[in-house]
Amino acid sequence: MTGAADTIVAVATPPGVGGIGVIRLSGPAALLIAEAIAGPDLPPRRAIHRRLHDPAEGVIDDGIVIVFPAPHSYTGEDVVEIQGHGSPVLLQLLLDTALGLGARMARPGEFTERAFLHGRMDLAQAEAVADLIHAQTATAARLARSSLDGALAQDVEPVAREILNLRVLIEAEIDFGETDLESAVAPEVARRAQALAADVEALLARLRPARIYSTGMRLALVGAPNVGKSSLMNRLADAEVAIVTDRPGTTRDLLRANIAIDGIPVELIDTAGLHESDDVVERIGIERARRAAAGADLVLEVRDLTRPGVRAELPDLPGTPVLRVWNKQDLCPGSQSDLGARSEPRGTARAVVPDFEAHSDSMQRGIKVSAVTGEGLDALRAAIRSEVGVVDTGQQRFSVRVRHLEGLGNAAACLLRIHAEQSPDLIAEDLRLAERALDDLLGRGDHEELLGAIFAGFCIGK
Ligand SMILES: Nc1nc2c(ncn2[C@@H]2O[C@H](COP(=O)(O)OP(=O)(O)OP(=O)(O)O)[C@@H](O)[C@H]2O)c(=O)[nH]1
Ligand SMILES: [Mg+2]
Repeated sequence: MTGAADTIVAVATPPGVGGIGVIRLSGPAALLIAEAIAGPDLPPRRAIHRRLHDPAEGVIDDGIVIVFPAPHSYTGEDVVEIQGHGSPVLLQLLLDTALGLGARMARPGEFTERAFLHGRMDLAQAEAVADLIHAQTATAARLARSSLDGALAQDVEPVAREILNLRVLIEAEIDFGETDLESAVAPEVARRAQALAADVEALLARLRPARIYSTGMRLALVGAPNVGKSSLMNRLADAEVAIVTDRPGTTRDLLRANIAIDGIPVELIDTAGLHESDDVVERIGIERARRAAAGADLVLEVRDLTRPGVRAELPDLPGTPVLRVWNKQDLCPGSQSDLGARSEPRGTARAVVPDFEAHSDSMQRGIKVSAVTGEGLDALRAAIRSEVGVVDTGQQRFSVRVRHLEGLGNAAACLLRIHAEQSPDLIAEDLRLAERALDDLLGRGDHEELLGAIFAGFCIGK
């Protein structure tokens, strides 16, 4: 890392006008710069009211100054927070003053990067800071918060300890053993490595679905005209997002709404009804609908229970799950909502138009809902959740990044390679690699490139 001895500065509050605005300094000259702005004798860890000056130009504002001396600060360095009035102009003046006094602009995430470099948090915790700031739902925020409390490290630590135990066993033999004899400990080490690999795989299986809480999912509502796609969108969003009329072809363009389904951030996309059309505007809308379906993580194929024979020809959707939803259940009181509905197998979206027999079979498979009364909506939400692999939302403990899954996957792969017949040297090497994968995960050791990539995703001032 370059420039750890610099003093960095940034506006820590969001852009725009606000009640207060905060600029934050961190580094060896933070206190000196703050005293040049706010006057001498700033007490540690106390909010103090001062006039804020540009030494050359005079008073800029008045505000609260708080000094957090190293090492008990967010970054582990001397940190000063200056709270002025929340005017972008005043904050820029304060920022320019600090820059003129020798600070430099912080890069995105640099405060948190310094916190990590000074051992204030591990890498997964540093990432959790960004995940917490960017959380789109309360569940995502809860998961990021417990990551910030070190929940990932708690799960990884026992694995790392067992790897270390195994390394001690095998390396002691390499150092002191009779190399021409058969290894005495290899069978035990191999057995324990396999058991550990199984534990890591189980941990991975538990973590994978939690990705969705940070990435969110894109859900496209597609189907023939007038089946109730827009009505369903409005019902799921609990708002009048889309125009609904009894005229087919009401929706012409894509409409989006961001909602949460059981804590999962979901971008809902309503689309124009798919059908053959000569109207040039409609055709563009239909083309957009097809593209939205292709770009979605899950497609809801909306059908109309009162017109079961009407179905739209969906585009080819290789790899995209399609969940069939039978709408207007309120008009067909005899049929029941189906909790056990399953999506069609991937890549089979372009089915032939069914005859009546096959057709009643397909009705069995769908979920029956009413966009008007709301019945079946809970079952639909549950099906959407299970479609992305989240069964029990309470089970997830922390936010998960692809990097974490890869790290654990690499460790498991190294452990799985270990066999009793291998030479102790090879076993030791795989254990070292597994250990290295976990070190990378928590950011132990030297990872300049990795750090650059991670902290670039932060906002400036954090
Ligand atoms: N009774 C009943 N009517 C519904 C239901 N869902 C939609 N409708 C009605 O069906 C008609 C069409 O609804 P829309 O939501 O506009 O249908 P759409 O699929 O978006 O139609 P296009 O935008 O034209 O493709 C409207 O008159 C709605 O009031 C439902 O669950 N029950
Ligand atoms: Mg519509």
